[in-house]
Amino acid sequence: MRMYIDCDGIKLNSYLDMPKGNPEKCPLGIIIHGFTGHSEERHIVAVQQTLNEIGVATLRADMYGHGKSDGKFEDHTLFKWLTNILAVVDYARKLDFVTDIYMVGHSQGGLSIMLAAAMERDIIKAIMPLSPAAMIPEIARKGELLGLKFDPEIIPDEMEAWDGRKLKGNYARVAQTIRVEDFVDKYQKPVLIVHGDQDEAVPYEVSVKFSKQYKNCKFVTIPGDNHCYDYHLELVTEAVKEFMEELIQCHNPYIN
Ligand code: FER
Repeated sequence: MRMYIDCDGIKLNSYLDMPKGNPEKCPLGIIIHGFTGHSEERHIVAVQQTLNEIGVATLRADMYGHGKSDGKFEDHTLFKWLTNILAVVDYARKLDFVTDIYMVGHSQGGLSIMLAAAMERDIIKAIMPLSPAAMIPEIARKGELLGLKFDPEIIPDEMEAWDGRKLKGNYARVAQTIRVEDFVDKYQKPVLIVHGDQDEAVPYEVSVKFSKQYKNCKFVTIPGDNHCYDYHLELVTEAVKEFMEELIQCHNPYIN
């Protein structure tokens, strides 16, 4: 089902998909796309379908300035995405069928759920950052965003993303303030990080590092794969399935 979730007057285009058999109650996985991405990308839909197959409902939401949501791409920042995710979680908590809430995010969406889950550590049962772009704050502080170099103390008013779209300097100003490590320390529930070792957009080593810092993290390498899993998407969905099935069984001893 497609609908809008309101975030302070900004409409977030979202898709709620129920698992087969329409159970009366079930867990829900929130799924967040990456920078320049949207909820209908192949790898996002694959995760949605996998969760639905194992009895988990999904809520995919296009973030500010992305997909069919309100806001201009050039005006988006990590703070806006975090506010969006908080609104999506509030929405999910009001759905009567929802038992436990989980989060999946790809790339910048992966970073965003790492940050949001730390803020909502009492609510979010586990997270799955996929190729998370967790180095963004650090490279913003170094003045290296989008492969462009700038003086981190004199932030350009505008940068160009790889697809030619403009991005305003506020993106960098916001990103520079975020200490990812503090959020990683705060979230002590189960984490699954998945990353292709030939990722051209987000270095694989970033996930190696953060998977060691998380208190309770499983790390799955996808050998030979790139940022959007063009070669082994089935290994990504298999990792998600295995991780989630174990968690669901822990919470519900009566499931087959
Ligand atoms: C960057 C590298 C990666 C960057 C963003 C990303 C804004 C995000 C990638 C994604 O979400 O797919 O330098 O700067």
